[in-house]
Amino acid sequence: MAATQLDALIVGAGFSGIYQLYRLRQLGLSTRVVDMAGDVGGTWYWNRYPGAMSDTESYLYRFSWDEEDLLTYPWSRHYVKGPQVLEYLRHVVERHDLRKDMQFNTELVSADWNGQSNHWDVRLSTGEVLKVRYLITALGLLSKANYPDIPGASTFTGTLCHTAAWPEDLDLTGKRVGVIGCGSTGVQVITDIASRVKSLTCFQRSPQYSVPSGDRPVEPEYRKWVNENYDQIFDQVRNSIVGFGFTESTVPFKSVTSAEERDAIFEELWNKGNGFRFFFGGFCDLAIDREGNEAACAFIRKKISQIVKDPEKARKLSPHEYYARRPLCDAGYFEQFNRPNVDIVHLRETPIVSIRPQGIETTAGLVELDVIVFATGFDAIDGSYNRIRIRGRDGLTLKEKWEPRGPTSYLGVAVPSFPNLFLITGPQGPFTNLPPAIEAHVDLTTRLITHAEEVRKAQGDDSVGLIEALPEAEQEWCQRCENMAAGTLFHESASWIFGRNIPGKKIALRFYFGGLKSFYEAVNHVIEADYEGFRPINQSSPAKI
Ligand code: NA7
Repeated sequence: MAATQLDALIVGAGFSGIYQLYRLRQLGLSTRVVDMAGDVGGTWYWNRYPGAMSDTESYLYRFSWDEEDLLTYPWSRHYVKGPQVLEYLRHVVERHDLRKDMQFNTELVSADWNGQSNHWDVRLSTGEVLKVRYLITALGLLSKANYPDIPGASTFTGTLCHTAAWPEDLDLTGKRVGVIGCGSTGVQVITDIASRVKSLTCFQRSPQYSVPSGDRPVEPEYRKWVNENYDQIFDQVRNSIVGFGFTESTVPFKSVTSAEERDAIFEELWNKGNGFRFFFGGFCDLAIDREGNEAACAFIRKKISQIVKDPEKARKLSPHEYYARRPLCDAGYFEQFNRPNVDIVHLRETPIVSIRPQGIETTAGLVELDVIVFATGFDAIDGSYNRIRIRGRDGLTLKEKWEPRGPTSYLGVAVPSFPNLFLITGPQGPFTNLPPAIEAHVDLTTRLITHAEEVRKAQGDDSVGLIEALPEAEQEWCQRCENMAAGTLFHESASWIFGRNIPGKKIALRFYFGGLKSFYEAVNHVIEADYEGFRPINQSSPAKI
């Protein structure tokens, strides 16, 4: 079969792929998006579990670049639920007529850099072969589900599912349900289903610090305020650290010396809601100041003991590690444990022995179940890349390149020896609210491609105009990421942020913790300094090393 020639291929039809297609269309490039899913949505296509919700304020969990749409698109609550996010993304795709360049139920099988023609040779699961100049991965941070290896799982006679592959027709009403895992996802599922299932048993390995989300209906006055202030709102987001729409605190914990005053700050944050606001909105150093972090922990533990009436359940639900995972919030998680049909099993005290045909057996005995839900998270970031073969200029695949030291990049978007490959939210990109981080990456990628096209066209030579990060730039960026993360307690938590949630996975820094403002500054510097850190664009790519 003859290869189809395209300027660009984008892999993934979530927030990243949609916006990247929109931008490349503006450049007049022939571009196609492929996605293994049946429709647009990315992470929201797959994660259709009950209670799925973004925990960013609704007015910020969207694209900033279509002003008319920002002003007119309806949202009725402070947080958007999964189905509404999907609806929104479909709406954007229709509004900008993007669907005609999208192909679903199609996987990227392999991409090999062809140094003779300076193209990516791509194979799709449909059997089609493509030749593309630019390859853009918009795979999402969390797309490879983590299925824990629990003996006997295949013997279970009820329904067993993962939250990231939720069966559409699964009705939990009146069922005996067991949920394994209580990260962001587990907390949302548990809160949503507790009132309608016959029994709910939560199998928890690490208790979580979670604060109220503060979700409520949006008053017309509030919407009016947002609409009248969009310019300032997005300006603030791009000049913030985490991009959640609130101003991060500059107050060091120890500068507030009275315990009452500190608690009053925590109380106000608790009442306002949102996990990121709780973590970054009251004090500037909860991620590094152990005493401050412990004070926040003690405050949340006190809340748990006040909310959960049964002291034994409250004890099991109370975390004692540092508060240093992705900050969670919920719509009444701890309250659910006051229902007589909801129980908690602390797996550090009574571990799972096996899954049996009738349910889950721990060292405390068998819990009989109709449905087992794995809310066990993801093989994050590089996990998404490990299942496709992307082979660069020097013959190594991305997986092989990342194996020895963990996943690295320049600015989160480019990898040395992988010319004209762009990673949207690749490793060592900013750790923030995702839509603004995605926009930052797509804008950077578009800028780089624009530059490459200009040079190529000006010289009428396909062997130039290649964008490739230099190894020393990647090293410097890694070092910068390390410096930003140095001393943070996030290093010490066993979460997916460093890859500690997957047995055997390389433990490495997978994010840039410098925040959005600093990321934008770094990008602007690179562009102003004539694309510093990238191989000179009017030189052709070196041959295979
Ligand atoms: P997370 O945050 O990685 O949470 C996964 C949960 O599953 C967590 O509580 C894990 O416990 C638990 N887990 C994982 N493996 C096991 C085994 N084998 N046995 C028992 N419990 C297990 O994933 P989420 O989907 O909740 O959230 C991911 C991100 O999605 C979130 O941060 C948001 O950005 C959106 P552990 O804590 O490892 O002890």
